[in-house]
Amino acid sequence: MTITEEPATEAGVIGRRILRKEDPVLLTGEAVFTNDMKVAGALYMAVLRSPYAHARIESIDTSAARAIDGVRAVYTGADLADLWAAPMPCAWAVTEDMKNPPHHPIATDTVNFVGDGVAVVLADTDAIAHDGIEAIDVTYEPLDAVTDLEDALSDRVLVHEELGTNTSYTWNLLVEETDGAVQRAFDEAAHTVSERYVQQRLIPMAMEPRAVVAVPQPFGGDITLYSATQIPHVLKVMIAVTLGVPEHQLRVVAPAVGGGFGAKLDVYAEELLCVALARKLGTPVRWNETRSENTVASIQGRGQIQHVELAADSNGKLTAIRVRLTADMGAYLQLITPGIPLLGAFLYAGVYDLPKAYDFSCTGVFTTLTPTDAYRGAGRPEATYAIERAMDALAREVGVDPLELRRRNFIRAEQFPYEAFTGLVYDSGDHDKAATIAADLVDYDGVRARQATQNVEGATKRLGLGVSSYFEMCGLAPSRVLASLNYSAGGWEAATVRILPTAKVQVVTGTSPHGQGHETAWSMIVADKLGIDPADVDVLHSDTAIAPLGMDTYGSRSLPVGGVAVGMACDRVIEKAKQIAAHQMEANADDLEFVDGEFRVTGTPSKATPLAAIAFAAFTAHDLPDGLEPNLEAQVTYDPPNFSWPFGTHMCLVEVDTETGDVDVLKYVAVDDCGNQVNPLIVEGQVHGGVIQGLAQALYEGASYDTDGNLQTSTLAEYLVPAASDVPPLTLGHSVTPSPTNSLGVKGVGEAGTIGSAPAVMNAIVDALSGLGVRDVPMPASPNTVWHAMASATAPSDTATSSNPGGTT
Ligand code: MCN
Repeated sequence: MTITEEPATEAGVIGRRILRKEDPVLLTGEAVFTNDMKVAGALYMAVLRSPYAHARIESIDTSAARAIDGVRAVYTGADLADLWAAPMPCAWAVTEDMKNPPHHPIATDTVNFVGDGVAVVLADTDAIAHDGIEAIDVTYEPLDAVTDLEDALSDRVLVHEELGTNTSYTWNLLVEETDGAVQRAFDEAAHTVSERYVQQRLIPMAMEPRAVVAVPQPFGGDITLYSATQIPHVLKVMIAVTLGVPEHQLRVVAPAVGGGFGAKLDVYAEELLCVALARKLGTPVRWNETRSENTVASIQGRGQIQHVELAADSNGKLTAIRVRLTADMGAYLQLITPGIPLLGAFLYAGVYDLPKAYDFSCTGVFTTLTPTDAYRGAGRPEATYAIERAMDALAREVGVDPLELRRRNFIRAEQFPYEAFTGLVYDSGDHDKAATIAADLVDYDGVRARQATQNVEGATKRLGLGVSSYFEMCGLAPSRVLASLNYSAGGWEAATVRILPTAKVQVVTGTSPHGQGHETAWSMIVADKLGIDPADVDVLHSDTAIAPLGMDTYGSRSLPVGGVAVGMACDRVIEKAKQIAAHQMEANADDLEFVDGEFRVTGTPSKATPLAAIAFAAFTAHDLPDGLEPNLEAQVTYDPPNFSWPFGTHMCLVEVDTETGDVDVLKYVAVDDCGNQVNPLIVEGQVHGGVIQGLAQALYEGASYDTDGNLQTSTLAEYLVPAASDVPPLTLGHSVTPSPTNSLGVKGVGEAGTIGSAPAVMNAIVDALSGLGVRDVPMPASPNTVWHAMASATAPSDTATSSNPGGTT
């Protein structure tokens, strides 16, 4: 991709490719991350972590650690028990009887995963704190680990004995036109497929691991928490509840944050520990996560076994879908762990026109592994994977081309807004168009013709073409709908637009960017609305003292909720400014229009007053209309009427070496539709990052555990994050189908690439090998895995019914 910036002189700012304001400080190393904060007198915290996945703590001897010069304090779980007003929070009780064992920042009796905190050391330096934890002597009584999901379901070994079961909850979504519609559809179907897929656990791996600095004020009890978090606002509320800190005395700041990908959408033990200990001791306390610590002590993503069944008529038109999920919660429920599968529950019919015959059920299960939670896409990549892989299986079963099968089932453009079988309304879409653009970019027919000549018996390089069409459900709102899912937070977002006396603009947003470029995008929205240069806009965020209202950044919500709120606040400011302009120009406000940054009398453009003059007049307040307050400022809290529904089609072309199992991605095409694009350069960056993360799940990444629950991929030497050189050429296309539900016509894009990509890659690999009888390859499709899939394949493609050997967790 060539990075180009269009000239600043063009009319209209929204839609231009403007370089990100955020980047100069990042590229020059000037950005201040949490661990860069200089705080005098801070004590460094290190956490001793359990080497066992499951064990009873028999004794902890801290005397040697205490004796180390420079160690200031050592605490076990028992020492700190009085500091917790409530257990660590889980904000999503998906069912009334969901089992949620109490979880405190430091374990007391039992450890339940490798990495569970057992004791903390506070010392003068980070190195001494780590020497301190090395010197602590813990005696454990090892208990059996349970690492396999199906084994966990059997309750053979209980993770939390007191619960009497490993099942946290079972959540159902049965939608039927008439009783028994699903079963009837399966009984009467001309074609059915029944597939089993494994979503391996993934380690989010943001460039910056987590870091925390808690600074108490010398008098009065105020405390400031700096944290590498995506959610300063939510975190503030949760800390107030968990530690009993008066909320008005707590300030949370997310300084520069080096990526999060969902893993920093959480309330972590170390945040609570630093705040609690800083308050207890009256001294700043800081902690910085090591990379290896990050792999066990920060949440992991995915971790599901999916059974998906499709029923279809003789044309391959879907008549019913049945889904049975088992979701790995890990050892405890973190902030939204149990809700992740629910975020996918509405998307197992993908982009297809399904009658009311849908049966979804998910069981959340405890294991003795690191807790899972949101990872880019959170539930939606998993759902898309299942339906898009199963659609390929159905295409084989029906005997039609996979793209043709999709076209037969797409919700058609003229059906939007489309009320889905779930009752949710998809705002807008044109799946056929996105698929057609993708097919052109990949040269679909040409590739199919090449396959016919290349994939012959004995060929050692087989071509595969994979298709994945997706719907994404983001901008999680309205709050009322979130309530119906038992989610504890709202879906609104706040924005303030303040025109300063010199006509420069300050925006205060409740979103909390950590790589997404909100400063640039929000500046563009304001510049477009007010007719000014984006450089004249400053965007303030991620500090609860400056931006007290907010719901933060996750779920690709920031633009469709927070950015829209910014635009609405601009509209309100313009309305107020218009009254002042009308007063000054002795005109009727209804006769004024706001064009190119000035108020004009409609039809007489020579009679105009620039916004800058109105801003100064509003500031001096010498001559305002009666009853109008001075200054130009508006605050909006926006709760959208609907989710936003981006969509697209991805296609992947691979060549598989049948002798080595090596997969070479020759071409990757992503066609995404996120409505109107505020900044296409940022959109492309988001799609690039997202696609690569999905591709990484398909080909490279996977948290691998031994049967004792030890993470075998705890360093970057074993956990294969693709480097730039591993990334294939990406061809991006897009269509623009504006959302009718918000004033900017936008939809989110931050997760779209991750949602669309993994099934496109895996469908391509299976397509390449289907002539050898391969029906499935588990992720990640390493050469070894692909080779084994070929070796165990038996049936030639044209005689096989679909089946799927699945994989292991
Ligand atoms: N955008 C746009 N036009 C659109 C849609 C989006 O110009 N029609 C721009 C927005 O203005 C914003 C960016 O694209 O600058 C992403 O917007 P949005 O889709 O609203 O997503 P969020 O800002 O809410 O970001 C969250 C999303 C998630 S959930 C994960 S996970 C993720 C992601 O964004 N993690 C990221 N992208 C990431 N990018 C980086 N660099 N680092 C992460 O950790």
